[in-house]
Amino acid sequence: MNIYRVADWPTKNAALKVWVIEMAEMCQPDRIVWIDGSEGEKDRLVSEALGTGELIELNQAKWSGCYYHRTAVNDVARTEHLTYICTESQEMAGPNNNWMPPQEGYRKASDIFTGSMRGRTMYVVPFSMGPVGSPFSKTGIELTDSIYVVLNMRIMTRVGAPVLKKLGNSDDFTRCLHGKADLDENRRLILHFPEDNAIWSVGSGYGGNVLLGKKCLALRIASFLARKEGWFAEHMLIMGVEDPSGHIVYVAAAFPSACGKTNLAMLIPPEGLKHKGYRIWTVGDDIAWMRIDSDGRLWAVNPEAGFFGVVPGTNMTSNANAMQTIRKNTIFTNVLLTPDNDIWWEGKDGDVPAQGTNWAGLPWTPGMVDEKGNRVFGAHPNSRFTAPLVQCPCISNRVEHHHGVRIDAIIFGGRRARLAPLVYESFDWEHGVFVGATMASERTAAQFGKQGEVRRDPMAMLPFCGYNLGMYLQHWLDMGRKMENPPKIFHVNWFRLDDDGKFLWPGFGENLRVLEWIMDRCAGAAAAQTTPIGYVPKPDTLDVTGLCLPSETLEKLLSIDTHDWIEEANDIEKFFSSYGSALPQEMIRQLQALKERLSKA
Ligand code: GTP
Ligand code: SPV
Ligand code: MN
Repeated sequence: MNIYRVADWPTKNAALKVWVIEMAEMCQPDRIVWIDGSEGEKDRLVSEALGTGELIELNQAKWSGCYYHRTAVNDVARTEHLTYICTESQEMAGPNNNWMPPQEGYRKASDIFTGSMRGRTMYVVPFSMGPVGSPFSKTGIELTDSIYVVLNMRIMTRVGAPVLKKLGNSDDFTRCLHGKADLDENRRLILHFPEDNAIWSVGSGYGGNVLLGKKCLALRIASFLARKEGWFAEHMLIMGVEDPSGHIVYVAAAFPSACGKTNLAMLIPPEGLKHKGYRIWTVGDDIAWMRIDSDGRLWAVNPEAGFFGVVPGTNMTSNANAMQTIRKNTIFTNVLLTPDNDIWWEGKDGDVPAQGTNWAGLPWTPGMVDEKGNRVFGAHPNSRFTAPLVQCPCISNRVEHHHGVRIDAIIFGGRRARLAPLVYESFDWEHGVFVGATMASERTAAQFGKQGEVRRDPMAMLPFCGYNLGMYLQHWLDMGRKMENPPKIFHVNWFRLDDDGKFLWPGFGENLRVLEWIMDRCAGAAAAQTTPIGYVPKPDTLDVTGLCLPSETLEKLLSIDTHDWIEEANDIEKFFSSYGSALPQEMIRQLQALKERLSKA
């Protein structure tokens, strides 16, 4: 271990040193570098990555401090089929997770890790999810042989010296090991060991698989800990809506991946509502950690320090705040690169470049099709930007606040071409948990899979819940009972289609009109009609000033088709049955109650 100069390491933490040495003995890197989070360190890392081609410098006049990275073509999205929860019992992992016994997981992954860092550097990245020192926060240490991962972690989390200082001699940290190995899909595993507070990820270089603070720690491991410790780790944006009097209501919203969290979190009030003077404050766009505070209410922090957002479709109309956020100090992954080191993506403002090198590293020209006649994308549909939270023009001044923000409403939502109305409110907490548990997103003709096919995605956590979803729903019910004043729970659907397959609702900034109704409901103001599925706005309680939305369209958006809902209830029953005895009885009761209300409608 002398070659690793252990005596020079910036910590006295024995548990930490022993673990780093153990992992280094397995992976056998040539050297070990501890990340301190300084600016000088960033410059050194960037210049090294430019030298190896891991990063490409973008045109600095246009994109100051921005860099480009391409992942391997077989490595452009989270790989759910290679993602495992390794708990002692399979029952604990539940039918929602792939499962492997911990011993098997460690053995399979160590076969791939062994010697995989020869000739490489192992970086030690101390990071905090949540503000350093906040009662919400958790410390992780990620070991990785990828500079790209280090640079991303420096944006997405709080890293370096302050984290090590806060950790002190404690062994309460998540042990995160990542190695690229040979980036071979057949030797790729994303393993979680919740009972050991550990994550091993090998053979990938893509975001959600390798930025281990994000989905792996802040959702899968954290959800497991949250159940034990009595809090929530959720796939939710957090935003504040400020009314003209200066009062801010904070809401948390769970939508499945690529269903509009980043867009809603950065919403810009539409023309028609400008006169009301609302302002939006972004707290987070992907993950919320929530605790019951001494006031008996639910409080939330965003454990992340950056955005890892979908690039395609981002423009000045759809999300001007995101466009501002990504103008500098941003890493772009898998978009189109032009010969003058500019970048482009589908749905970007301005002219389409005449040529470029696309996400797959191949020459690209506009309108290109492959042998099968399919369109060749410039940017991969899941290409991403990594940018610091603080660069968002509407970032909340409470992102660094140790107690976070008080949540008054929780919103669930999915992509549903039919069925779900624009918005409805649950009758109470238990019913709200049922609404979240039965959430679903429908595939459209534009996506692979059967059109109209529904995938149930409870609370948008199906790929992220680190244990049995049945037990997770019980945890939601238990938490509700502990709160004196639990948030109200709503469901939204921006994606209802008309008979020609066009969106009935304009969406994006106009979604503020729905948030306004939600806020009014929280204040006990707006009127609603009681339906079998919950409270739905009376059409005249939604402010549609300046929208030119025909009243029949609004009626359609708010309509409940009893026949369709009876079918839905039957489908929910099938889904519930796959969870067996782990499913709380309360969910069955809620389903029966829904069926009864529908039969009387
Ligand atoms: P992850 O980062 O994968 O968790 O995704 P996300 O939930 O943050 O999704 P994002 O905000 O990046 O939006 C994904 C897609 O939804 C984009 O293509 C948007 O154009 C589209 N979208 C967002 N909001 C709306 C809306 O209100 N209406 C419609 N029709 N589309 C929307
Ligand atoms: C998601 O897929 O929900 C994301 C991107 O936010 S990733 O970090 O890759 O999981
Ligand atoms: Mn996400």
